[in-house]
Parts: sequence; structure tokens; C-alpha cells
Amino acid sequence: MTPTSSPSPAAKPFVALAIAGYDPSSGAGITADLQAFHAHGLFATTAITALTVQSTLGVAAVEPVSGDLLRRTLEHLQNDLPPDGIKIGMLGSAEIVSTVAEFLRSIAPRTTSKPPIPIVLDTVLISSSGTRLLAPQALQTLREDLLPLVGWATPNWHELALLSGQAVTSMPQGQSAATALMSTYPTLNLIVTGGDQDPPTDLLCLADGTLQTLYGEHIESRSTHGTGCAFSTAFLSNLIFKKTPLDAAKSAKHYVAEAIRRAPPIGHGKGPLNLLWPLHEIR
Ligand code: PXL
Repeated sequence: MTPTSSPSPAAKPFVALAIAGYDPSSGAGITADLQAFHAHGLFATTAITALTVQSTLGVAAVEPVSGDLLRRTLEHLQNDLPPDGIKIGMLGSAEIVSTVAEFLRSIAPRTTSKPPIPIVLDTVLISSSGTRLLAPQALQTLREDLLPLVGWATPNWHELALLSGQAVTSMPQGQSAATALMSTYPTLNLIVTGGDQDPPTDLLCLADGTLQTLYGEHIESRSTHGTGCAFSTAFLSNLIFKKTPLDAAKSAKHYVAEAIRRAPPIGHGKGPLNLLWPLHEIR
């Protein structure tokens, strides 16, 4: 018998935390976030904010978890597997928004108001099929309690309009609404995502006043469920790996475009992306 050498453990991975809702069809939400983190080589933990009933055909029900359950989940994870970055997705209720804000305050150093790790808030307000994923009265809590604590938000045009109180139906309007929103939150960086527009142009707006336009290619497909989740998760993964914000955003945009292009058409509605495409070479 030939002696077998036991494999040595892999290097300690970065840990990413997804605080988001559960989509049982895995197109969006926490199970899609897990796939996107794994495709980027991160270990990911999860804290579920809400359950949904849905398929590729749309959302049939939304049920936020209790604030207490989420608070305890976040505390347990923080004590054992503290994250190198946090992605926040669907929140559901004002109680959940406040619970996440309280958690972020608890991990921030005394000297600054924000935690010392990258935090990306995907401002999920409404599903692509038109169901509210954040209760209307929670928007104010999100503005007052949560936005001041995160380094990054990734609103689409519709979300930016609701957050800024300005109409956003064109790129110049998007730029002016982003500038207005950032004047209220001087340390917030934004990516105004245009993935649902044609052409899918994004706007990277840094707190130092720098603006960059990111051009993308329109891909004709019905596999587009959860593109916002995938983009924000990929962007956070790249920030955790210390890419510059511009490189992180460009790389996330490429990742999502390929995930749409390589998605097999499954389900009867808006199908999931192929989020694991970078791993397919291992087969
Ligand atoms: O794509 C937004 C989104 C995020 N999170 C969950 C969702 C959806 C859209 O349906 O269900 C859980």
C-alpha cells in the first residue's frame, strides 16, 4: 500500500455575512447571495430577515421574522464568525430595519459611527413582479436609522427616486438625485444601478465627489430574477478582496452580465441567473 498524505487545511477564508430575505426559488435573496459569494471564493454566513412564498412567476407572500430572532442570530454569528464584510438585502419591516441598525452600531468602534468593514445595502423596496418587500412605513426608518451606518448603497432608479424624493427617469436626473441624497449622508457612497434599463448604465458616486459612468451591454433574456442581489453581493465580495471601488463595480457588472448570458431558461417566469458560472470549469 502506498502511504497517503493527508491534505492540509485550506488558508483561512474571508467571511461575508448576508442579511437578507429568503426566496425559495433561489433566484434572489439569501440562497442566491450564497451562490454569488461562493462563486467569488468567500465563506458566507446568513441571517434571514423574512420568508417569502415565490417562484419564477412572482411573490405570493412575505413574512418578516421577529426582530428578536434576527438580533440573536446576528449576535451569535458575530461572537463566533465575525464577518469581513456585510451585504444587506430585503428587510421587510421597520422592526427588522431597526434591529439591523442596532447590530451595526454594536460593531462600530466608539470613535466612528460606522463599522470598520465594507457594508453594502441593496435598497430592496419592491420585487420585479410588483410586491412590496419593505413595508411603506419602514422607508423612513431605513433613511434615518440605517443609511447613516452603511458605506455603500446600490439603489436602482425607482429606489433612488423614493430615497431622494426626486423623480429619476433619466441619467441626468439620476445624477442630481444621487447628489441630493449624498448631501444628506456625507460618508455614503452610491452605485445607481441601471441593470433594469436599456442601455444598462450604472453611476458610481463616491463620497469624495468623484463620479464614474459604467457602461454595460443589454442582453436579451428572461433569466433576470435577482440581478440586483447578485450585483451587490459580487460588488461586496470584490471590496472584501480589496479591489478599488471602480474595479469592484466593473468586475461585479461583468459577473452579472455573464450570469445572465450563461443562464439556462428554467421556470415559467423570470428565471434565475447562472450565479455559479465561474466554477463550471471544475467539472
Ligand atoms: O430582487 C429583490 C429581492 C430580494 N430579496 C428577496 C426577494 C427579492 C425579489 O423577489 O424575494 C428575498
